[in-house]
Amino acid sequence: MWLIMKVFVFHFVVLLILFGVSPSQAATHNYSFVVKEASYTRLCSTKDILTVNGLFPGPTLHLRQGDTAFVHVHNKGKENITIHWHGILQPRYPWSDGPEFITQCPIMPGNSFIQKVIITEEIGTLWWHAHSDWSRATVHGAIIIYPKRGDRYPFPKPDAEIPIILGTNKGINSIL
Ligand SMILES: *[C@@H]1O[C@H](CO)[C@@H](O)[C@H](O)[C@H]1NC(C)=O
Ligand SMILES: *[C@@H]1O[C@H](CO)[C@@H](O)[C@H](O)[C@H]1NC(C)=O
Ligand SMILES: [Cu+2]
Repeated sequence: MWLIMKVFVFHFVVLLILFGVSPSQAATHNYSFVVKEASYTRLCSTKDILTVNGLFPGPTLHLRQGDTAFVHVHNKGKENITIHWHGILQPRYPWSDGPEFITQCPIMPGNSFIQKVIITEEIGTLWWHAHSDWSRATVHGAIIIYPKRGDRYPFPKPDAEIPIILGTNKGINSIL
């Protein structure tokens, strides 16, 4: 009994040291991206556009420096797709960076793929977008990377932050 107690206490202390004391631990985040058509109205005109989770722009990733995100992409659209993490270095792990036929095969309609996104030194607001042809016009969203927990912003901490995503002509044309 005492032995079990001792082992238990020892484990507890080890856990405390591993997870409690280290100030800037990296976190893992899981996101689900369901690529599918959804109807969208802009300037009185309604169209079916390709979206992630029915949203346009798509969902925002909120991460910290050092974190890893697993984005589970489910392609419920009609065409092949991959998602590219624009501006993320993906050191020694290009295998889910997005460019189709370069570092990964496209995700076919009806298939799923887990894209691993590794945040190392990036900080600030970047974006993700589909990397296949026209699909990037509507399949995109923001990646917001905060400093490590306990670190300061490299500028005065903002009172509020509002992501603004600007589309291109191509994007606007394909919506209208
Ligand atoms: C997140 O996704 C990874 C990769 O598929 C998996 O190993 C892990 O169990 C998932 N975590 C949660 C909490 O779902
Ligand atoms: C779609 O993806 C599959 C496998 O990833 C590939 O074999 C096929 O050539 C792709 N189709 C097009 C039109 O790119
Ligand atoms: Cu890009």
